[in-house]
Formats: sequence, structure tokens, C-alpha cells
Amino acid sequence: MASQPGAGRHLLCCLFLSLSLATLAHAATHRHHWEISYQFKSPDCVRKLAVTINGQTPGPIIRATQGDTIVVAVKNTLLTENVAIHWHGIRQMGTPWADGTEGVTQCPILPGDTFTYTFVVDRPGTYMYHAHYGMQRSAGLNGMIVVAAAPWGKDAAPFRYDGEHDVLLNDWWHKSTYEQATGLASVPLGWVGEPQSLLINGRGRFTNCSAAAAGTCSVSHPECATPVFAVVPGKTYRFRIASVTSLSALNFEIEGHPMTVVEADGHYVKPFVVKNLNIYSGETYSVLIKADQDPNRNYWLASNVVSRKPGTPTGTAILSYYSHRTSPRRPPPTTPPTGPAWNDTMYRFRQSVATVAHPAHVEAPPPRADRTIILLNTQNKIDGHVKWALNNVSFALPHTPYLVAMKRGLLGAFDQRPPPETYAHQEYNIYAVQPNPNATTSDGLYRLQFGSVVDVVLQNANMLAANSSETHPWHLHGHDFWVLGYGIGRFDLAVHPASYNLKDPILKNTVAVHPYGWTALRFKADNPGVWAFHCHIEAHFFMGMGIVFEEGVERVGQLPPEIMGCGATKGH
Ligand SMILES: *[C@@H]1O[C@H](CO)[C@@H](O)[C@H](O)[C@H]1NC(C)=O
Ligand SMILES: *[C@@H]1O[C@H](CO)[C@@H](O)[C@H](O)[C@H]1NC(C)=O
Ligand SMILES: *[C@@H]1O[C@H](CO)[C@@H](O)[C@H](O)[C@H]1NC(C)=O
Ligand SMILES: *[C@@H]1O[C@H](CO)[C@@H](O)[C@H](O)[C@H]1NC(C)=O
Ligand SMILES: *[C@@H]1O[C@H](CO)[C@@H](O)[C@H](O)[C@H]1NC(C)=O
Ligand SMILES: [Cu+2]
Repeated sequence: MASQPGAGRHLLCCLFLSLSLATLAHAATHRHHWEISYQFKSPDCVRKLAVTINGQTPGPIIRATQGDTIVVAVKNTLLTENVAIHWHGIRQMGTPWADGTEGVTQCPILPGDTFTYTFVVDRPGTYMYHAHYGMQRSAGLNGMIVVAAAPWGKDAAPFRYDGEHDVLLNDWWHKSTYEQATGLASVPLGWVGEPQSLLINGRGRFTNCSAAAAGTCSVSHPECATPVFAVVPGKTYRFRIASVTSLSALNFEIEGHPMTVVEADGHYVKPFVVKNLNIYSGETYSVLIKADQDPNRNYWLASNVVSRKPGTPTGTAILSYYSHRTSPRRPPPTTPPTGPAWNDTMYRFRQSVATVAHPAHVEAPPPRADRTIILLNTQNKIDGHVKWALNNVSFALPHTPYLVAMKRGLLGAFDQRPPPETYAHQEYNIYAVQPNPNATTSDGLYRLQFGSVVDVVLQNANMLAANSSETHPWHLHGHDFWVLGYGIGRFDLAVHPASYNLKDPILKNTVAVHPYGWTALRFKADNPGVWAFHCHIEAHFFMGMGIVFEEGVERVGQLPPEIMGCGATKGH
């Protein structure tokens, strides 16, 4: 990518920017060299093959300051498996080919190859990265991105703290991702079940070693030692929390320490206090806690499954005060918090609604949309396979990345018919089991007029089984969206838009659609490129729960040849 044709113009634009914005004059470039390989790891004390970055899972935290450039040379040494890495929450303005979405923005990185991702982190906040190829994220390829605000810029944090900690939440299975994916694609469906463990910063604890294969489980393995977060009495700490789970919606609590929520997905929140925090896969939050409890004992950090009937023990870590009387690793004298009732949907709904923009950081949304797309989320069948679909269309990734196909006019590379904008929402009973669950498959995409304002309403419904509806965390690439409203029940286009929050909606990149509920979003199609929008549950996207938007692709500069080499891009 070093000899990229647009580099000269890019330099000019940045010179201009650095003259006009003093903060950018200090922009730095952070270079990383990552080797992706399989290693035997024991994140929850049970030895398993994991996909690692330079031998680690989770990978290193990428730290930068707003305006910096990140350069990551990714060398695939997996031997027999492709890879691609998505920088989750980074909008990739001007670098749509660096989004890392295999099949959408690039061909996969082949074994032995190196691909260099170069992008600017233009805004402060807490983000993450993870594999975006098959179900590889579940195998351990993930980590955090922490972008500090330019100290005297307009994006400086509207709150103070003395120190900070990073918390990456995950769920973990003992079965390989290949077994999981093959099960999902089988007739009948083979479901892996609930995770064996919940991980905090890549560590958990599977205590039933007799259930693991002989010689593979050791509760004293250093890789599963309980993480310790140390605090100084009287000080205020910012905890940056990210969830990269494959399946689980989580509830996170720091025993005895109420949390003030101050950031969500890189945007400052109007502060509110919670005893515990609901966090969905793909979301990030910052919370503040005051270290004002008895310093002579330790406290639990706890992560619990919500929204699905839990079959996984609480994930734990330790909060320890710097003091001479307590060893930092000594388990607290209490049992770990177990979180709210897993099926208390309204408890979680209220947190969603409470999350609005900080008064000093409101970015008003456009007052109206040019186009409204209503997406019914259903579980379906196609030729006997269980799938997820939007308006009866289950998404299948094309073999040729859209970005290349559209720039090169490779019309045969994907279905040119656009997917449906809506469904018969006046008649559809979201609570009922459908008489005919059959859907169709497509790799068609939604073409958006460049600069237009788009509303998307996600409507949840009953699944194949009676009386069941799950939470789906939807993630948009390339943009943040305003969260205009949530509801439980059937969305009505004639009624609900009148109650949208146009005053101080939060901007996010991932949002929950609650069981039998709806969520309304608005975004501006102002980032030239091709962008995935999908449920962040790894299995659900794998089974078709996603769509793709194209906007202003004609404005995208010359594509780096490194993103090509698969499907119809060969020889182009
Ligand atoms: C431990 O695993 C064994 C074998 O799978 C099972 O029979 C037993 O019930 C488990 N014990 C606990 C406490 O989960
Ligand atoms: C939640 O599930 C429990 C059983 O796990 C059940 O007793 C309770 O009625 C359920 N509550 C709601 C609100 O569905
Ligand atoms: C759904 O499709 C299958 C074939 O895959 C067919 O056998 C079945 O009859 C269809 N169901 C209905 C209700 O039409
Ligand atoms: C989905 O397709 C099936 C089979 O054609 C049909 O019976 C059903 O009404 C459709 N559902 C929706 C929401 O369009
Ligand atoms: C589903 O819920 C309805 C109403 O709440 C109830 O009448 C029905 O028996 C339930 N069905 C199943 C299969 O649980
Ligand atoms: Cu989902």
C-alpha cells in the first residue's frame, strides 16, 4: 500500500488539515506487525487451539490519539486458513478498502500473504478489532482499540478521572469454530449450545476439569489466572468496556461500586448511574467508578449472560485496592454478583432508552429521512437449513468483494436485484409462529444515494419455535447512526416516528433490537464505499442476518491491488 496512487493528493489534504487544525499537527503514525497463527492456549484453563496475534489472545491493545494513523501489517501464518481483520467502530473515511470485511471490502488474506491496513482514527473513544472471515472471531482473533482525545480539542472528555482500565468481555467454547460452523450449516442444525466460559481480558475459569479431555485442563495454568484491576483509594477510574462475544448478551458489574455511564461506542453519554451494565456484542462503554469502599478487602468484577437462559458460570475478575492488608489475588469474601434476571427484557430496554447524547456533545440528526427501510428479523428455513432473514431474504456473502465488483463493473459478481425495502408490516403477526418459514437467499445490496439520509427500522419477531424472540445487536460499518427510538411490539410507520428522539439521540455503531421489539436508526450516506450492516452474533451473521449498503462508490479512489485476487477480481 506504500505506493498507493492517491498518496500525493492525500498528503496535500493532510497538509491543509494540519494547518487548519492545530491538534492534528501532532498526529503520529503507529506501526504494528502482526503474525496470525494458531497456538495452544488455555484461556479458561482448558487447552484449545486459538487464533492468536503474535502468540496472544486477545491481541494487543492498539493505543493512539485522535487524528493518528494506524498501520497494521497482518501476516497470515495460519497455514490452511484465510483471514481478514475488521476495525470495529472506525469509519474508514477515505479508506473503505481497509474495513477488513471479507467479501465486502476485500478478498481474504491468503495463508503466507501479508496485507497492510492503513487508516486514521479520527475520533476519540473505545473501539475494538476482530476477525471478519467465517466464524474466525470466535477462535480468539480480537482485541481493543483505545483512542485518546486530543487534549485541548473540542472532543476532550466532559468528565474527569485519575486512571483508567480496559475490560474486554468475551464468551468461549471448547468446540472449534469449524465444528460450530459445520453444525450451523447442517440439516438438521447442530447447535453448539451455551458457551463453557465467560472471559474477562481473555481469562476465565472452567472448574469442572473432569468434564474436559484427560490432561487438557489445569486450574493452576497461568493463562487462566484471574485478572486483577488495581485502584488507589479515593480515586476515580474510567473503565473502558468492550464486548466481542460471539453469542452472549452480558451484564457487567463491579461489586459495591456503582457505575456512571459516560461513553458509548465512542460518543459521550449524558451521565447516568447503574448498579450493573448491559452490554451487547459489538458495543463499547466507558463507566466511571469511585474507589471509595473498604480498601482492606477485594471485590468481584462479574460478567453474566442475559437475554438467553444462562448455561455458563459467571465470568469473574478482581478489583483490588492498593493496600498492605490484602493480597491482590485473594478471592473476595462474597459470592460474585449474578446480575439481573436473564429474561427481564424491560430492565435492559430501560438502559437502552436512557442512553442519550451528553448535552455538550449533541450532534443533531437531520430532521427527516429521504428513505426508510424496514427490516423484519426472522428465523427461517431454506432447503431445510435454519437461516436468519430480513424481509424473507437471507444474506449470503458473494465470492467477489462488492467494493471491487462495483468499481470494476463486474455485474455478474452478485445479484443485481435490490433486496426488499419493507414487508407486509400491517398484517404480519410478530408474535406468531409463521405457517410457512421458507425464505430465499440473495447477495443483492441496497444502493443509497450519496449524501442522502436513511432511516432503518429493525423489527424483531418470533423465531421458529413458539414464544421465543432473541436480542440482536446490529452493527453498521463505515458510519455511526443516531438511535431515534426503541419500542416493544409492532412498529407502526404512521405512529412511532412522531415519538423519535430528534433532540439528543446518541450516535452509536451497534444497537440492540430487543425481543419482540423494534429499533429505529438514522444515518447519512456520506462515506463512499460498500458497508456491511449485520447482527453481531457470529452465528446469526453466518446464517444470513445481514445486509450491505453501497454509497458513492464512484467517488472511491483507486483501489489498492492487494484487496483483489479472488473470484471475478482475478486478472482485473
Ligand atoms: C462435571 O462434568 C461431568 C462430566 O461431564 C458431569 O457429569 C458433572 O455433572 C459435572 N459437574 C459439575 C459440577 O458441573
Ligand atoms: C423468567 O424466567 C423464569 C425462569 O427462569 C420464570 O420463572 C419467570 O417467570 C420469567 N420471567 C419473565 C418475565 O418471563
Ligand atoms: C418449504 O420448502 C421445502 C423445501 O425446501 C418444502 O418441502 C416445504 O413444503 C416448504 N414449506 C411450505 C410450507 O411450503
Ligand atoms: C416469506 O416467504 C414465504 C414463502 O414464500 C411466505 O409464505 C411468507 O409470507 C413470506 N414472509 C414474509 C414476511 O414476506
Ligand atoms: C405461548 O404463549 C402463549 C401466551 O402467552 C400461551 O398461550 C401458549 O401456551 C404458549 N405456547 C408455548 C408453546 O409455550
Ligand atoms: Cu442476531
